[in-house]
Amino acid sequence: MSRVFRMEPSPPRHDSMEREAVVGADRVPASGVNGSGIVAGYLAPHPPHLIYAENPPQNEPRSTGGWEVLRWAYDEVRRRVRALQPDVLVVHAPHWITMVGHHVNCVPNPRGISVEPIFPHLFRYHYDFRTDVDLAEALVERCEANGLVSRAMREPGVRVDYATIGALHLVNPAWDLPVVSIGANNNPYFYADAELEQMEVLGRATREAIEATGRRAVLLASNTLSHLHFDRESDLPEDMSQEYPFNNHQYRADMTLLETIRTRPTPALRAAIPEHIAATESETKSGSLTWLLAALDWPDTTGDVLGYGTIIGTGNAVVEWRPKELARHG
Ligand code: 2XP
Ligand code: FE2
Repeated sequence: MSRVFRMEPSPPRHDSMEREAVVGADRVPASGVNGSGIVAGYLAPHPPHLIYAENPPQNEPRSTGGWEVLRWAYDEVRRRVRALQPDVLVVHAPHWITMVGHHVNCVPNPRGISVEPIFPHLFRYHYDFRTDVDLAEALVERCEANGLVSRAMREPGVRVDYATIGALHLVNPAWDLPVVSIGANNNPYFYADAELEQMEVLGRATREAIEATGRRAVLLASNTLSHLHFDRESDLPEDMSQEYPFNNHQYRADMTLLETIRTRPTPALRAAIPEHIAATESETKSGSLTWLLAALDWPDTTGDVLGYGTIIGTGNAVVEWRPKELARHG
């Protein structure tokens, strides 16, 4: 076993990534004009191991696989998102940390290399994607109109964090959809209690911006559940004989939350999410999941749990929610 906290140099590499246009015919209707609105939301955890295990050309390290069940869940998400034919993916991620206010990436074409600081030997990913600038700017405007401190990030040199890149790759490895990326105003990491109230407002502002621009949007909450992880890893990081929950308490708390997600309409999660955070130091403390459900307006539907698995001990679930009018079984 070796320590996971280490830094390695990352030689530059410049792969070109292909993009193709998505043609929007025969789309599932949504509530808004011409099928616009939020058509689905996913809890989309980003641990770098999942991308490392897949060996996409954009990521420098090579693996022999691993974490297959979670990756199969993402295969299903990819199929569903293709079928939904959204105009845009909107992602809220916990590792673009801002101390003051809610920031929205308004750079038209972010490009660069994203590195996971704890696991640089697993994730050095070359990204190159398009931002839906009109929607991003509209979101900043709606944040301000709703009384949130907010900022348009227009500096092309800012490196996009691995939680944003991870969720976007896992949901859409072709990168053929525009993106709106929202940072985490991470006051919650500095206080004892989670402060999720602002995420209600951020969710409402997101819904309003999507409606105002007539977009058909899929939302991604880039969060792990129970978040304690081992500080050692195997010489072969993808050795699945070494992959198991950090402890039984963390696992049971994740199962309690997932049972609520599977069996109860989302308003039950207003209480269940903070309880789960208190029990596990869940990464949902950064607010992504609350933002997602608030943007969906806390629909009277259950979540569709597509997969669960541990990653270096943390608990990760891939879950879909649909708005009420598009519910599969809500
Ligand atoms: O993304 C994080 O928060 C990590 N520490 C990466 C590792 C496993 C997360 O679940
Ligand atoms: Fe994370």
